[in-house]
Formats: sequence, structure tokens, C-alpha cells
Amino acid sequence: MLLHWTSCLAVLAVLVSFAAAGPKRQATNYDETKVPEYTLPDPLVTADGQKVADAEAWRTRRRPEVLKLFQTHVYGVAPGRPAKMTFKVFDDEPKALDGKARRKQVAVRFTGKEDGGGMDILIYLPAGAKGPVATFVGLNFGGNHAIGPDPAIKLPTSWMRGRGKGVVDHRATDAARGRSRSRWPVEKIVARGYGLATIYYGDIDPDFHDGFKNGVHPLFDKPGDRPGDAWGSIAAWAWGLARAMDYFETDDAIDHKHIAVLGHSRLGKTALWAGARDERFAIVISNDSGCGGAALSRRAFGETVQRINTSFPHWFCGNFKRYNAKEGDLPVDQHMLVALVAPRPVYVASAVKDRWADPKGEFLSCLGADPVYRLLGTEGLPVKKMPPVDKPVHGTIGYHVRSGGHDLADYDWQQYLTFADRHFSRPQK
Ligand code: GTR
Repeated sequence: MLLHWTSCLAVLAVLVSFAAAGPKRQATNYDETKVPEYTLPDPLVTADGQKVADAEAWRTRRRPEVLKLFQTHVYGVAPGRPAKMTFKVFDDEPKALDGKARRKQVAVRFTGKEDGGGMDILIYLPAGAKGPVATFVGLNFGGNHAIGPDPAIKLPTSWMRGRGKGVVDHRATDAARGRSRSRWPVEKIVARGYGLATIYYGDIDPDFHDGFKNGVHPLFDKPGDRPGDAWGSIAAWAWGLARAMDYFETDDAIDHKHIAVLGHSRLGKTALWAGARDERFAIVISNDSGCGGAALSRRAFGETVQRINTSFPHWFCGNFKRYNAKEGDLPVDQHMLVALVAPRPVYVASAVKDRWADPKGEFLSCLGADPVYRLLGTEGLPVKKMPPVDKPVHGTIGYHVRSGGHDLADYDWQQYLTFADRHFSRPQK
């Protein structure tokens, strides 16, 4: 029997589309009733099935094990502090921002050589501070010059995302000065007695997939094929934050024992990983970090592991791709990333319209980390149910879901400042 030509075409179309799509793609799920059934790995049971019964067992056995699992399966292994790294303070202005702040800018050269990779740290401290200042540090998306209109901020020379809006041929121009100021309320931060330090994330690793040829990766990678646990871009950005901490330890104006690391979105994922790895960070803040950050992977709600690995193949290590559409096979989930911060205070913030980042999955991570916080003798998360919109909960774990969408907003900063006041034992405002 002869098939009608239209049927043949239809069969062909299906075959072609299947070949083009490759393995089955998950549709984006925003329906709570369609979240798959899942069981989270227990942060308090070791890989060989032992119950973690006390703080000592967490510290000496389970915490190192969980950290290693995240390195191997999610973010990759980063190098340590480079032996020849140098810091050069190239700007120190006591009367910046109309006399309200002291501004410092520091050139970090990772290998000590001018052409050996580096980053510029921009720092504002309250003017006339009497002693070392507790400081927030976070990477920025648009360049240090974009965080405020201060004309003395050095323009980045590294590769810049985007075109137009102050970026020409992937280089920064003056036109972008202050463009992201709504995300960086410097005046408010210094008025509350805190410092702010920020670094353009592209100084550390430009955010596009080039096979790890640019940025810090080639400075430290061995030649040849990259292993499945080789560090991706998030691990590189987090490594850059640890290098900023190395600098803070050398600066008497900065209270390096009271540093809060924060980040938004992909840089929120980065802040969590930086704070998980490096216990020198006293508070860790994730703003709308979503998939690969605070949101549980197993819920596959909004952005999934497969989607993120496809859109951003350079963010995570190669091994993470094994879990595309197989989240249940992961030996960890993101509640264990939050738990790695324990017993230090951690804050996870969501925005109600930012469903791509799965606010509920972010809350459930906090809840899943709570047993570790309690085992370590802290208050943990004071609630069991997700709080209503704009009703923050501040325990040792802080959480809020703000009205509005994906952004680092003034409301978020208000909470972070209050949370820091509380945990750094400063007068509450
Ligand atoms: C999105 C990505 C998210 C989030 C965001 C951002 O495209 O899917 O995971 O990181 O970018 O960083 O702005």
C-alpha cells in the first residue's frame, strides 16, 4: 500500500525534529501539581549510611564529604591562593561621595605579573570610620563604574557583556557609569556603618563559553583535556571572591572577620558557592539565585539542570551535565549547599514573580538545611512553612519572598542590612 505523500512528510518532519532536538527536552514547568515526586538526600547521613549525630561528626566527616560532592558533581575544583598574587591600592580618597565615604580601589594581580590576570576591587567605607568596618562584598554584572556615577571609578578593561548602553565592541565606556546604581545603594550602606566592596565578574572570567581559554582558567589549568570535575565559571567567580577576602585580611580599614558575601542571580549562585567553600565569609546572601543556587534541583520547577547546562555550558563542571533530566541521580541537592554555610548566618531571598528561579524551591532548601543548623546549636530557620510575600523571617537562616520580579532591590538590601546588624551584634535600625 502506498502512503499518502503528506503522511510521508509528517513522518519525516517528526524524524528531523527529533534529530535536531537530541535527547528529550523537559518543558518548563510552572505548575506546582506537576512537580515530580522526589526524596532529598539527607544532609545528616554520610555516603556510607552513617547518621551524623553531633557537631563534631558534621565538621570532621560530613561537611568535607558534602563539599567534595559539590566540587565533583556540580561546580568543579578550583585552585588555592596563588603564591605570587599582589595587591596594589591605586586609589584612596577619604572624601568621596560628597564627603560621605572613603573610596579605595585595589588592583589584584593573580600571578603577580601585569599580564597574568587580575581584578579591580572598588571599596566604599563610611568616611571617618574609627576602626575596621564590617563590609558587604559582591560581584557585579556591568563593571565597577556601573554601580554609581562617581567619575573616579576606574573603567574595566576586560571583556564586557552586551552591546549599546555603554558597551562598545565588548569594552566599557563612560556612558554606562551609574547604570546599575539601583542595585548598589552605596550611600545607604555607608550611612548604616557598613562598607561595600565590589568587583566586575568579567575581570575574573568573561561570561561566555570559549572552552575556558580566557579568564583565570588557563592561568592554572594543566594543558590537555579538562577532566569532568574541572572548574567552571561559577567556581572561578567564587575563587575571585576568595581572593578579595585575601586582600581584606591585609587592609586594616576592613573588618575581615565581619564580611558578608552577596550576589544576585548567577552571582547569587556564586556567592553561595564562595561562602560554602570559604569559611572566612561570616554571612552568605543569595539573591534570586535559582537553579544551581538556592533552588532545589529535584523540583525541576522553572529553570532545570538540563536547561541551565544547555544555555550556559561553561557555568558548572562537565560532570553536572550527567544530571540533565536526571536530577534524582545527584548525590546532593541545593539544601546541602545552604547547609555548608552552617553555623554561619545565611540569607536566601526570592521574588514572587521570579518563577524561573523557583521561590518555593529556594525556601525548601532553607528548610532542608535547617537540621544541620540546629545540630550545630543555632536557631536555624524559625518557620516550617513558606512565609507570605514581603514577610521576612530572620533566624540564623534568613528568608524572604519579595513582591516584584528578578532584581536586587532596595527592599532586599534593607533586609540584608538588618540581618547583618543582628548577627554582627550592631544596634538594630
Ligand atoms: C538566566 C539564567 C538564570 C540566572 C540569570 C541571571 O538567564 O537562566 O540561572 O542566573 O540568567 O544570572 O541573570
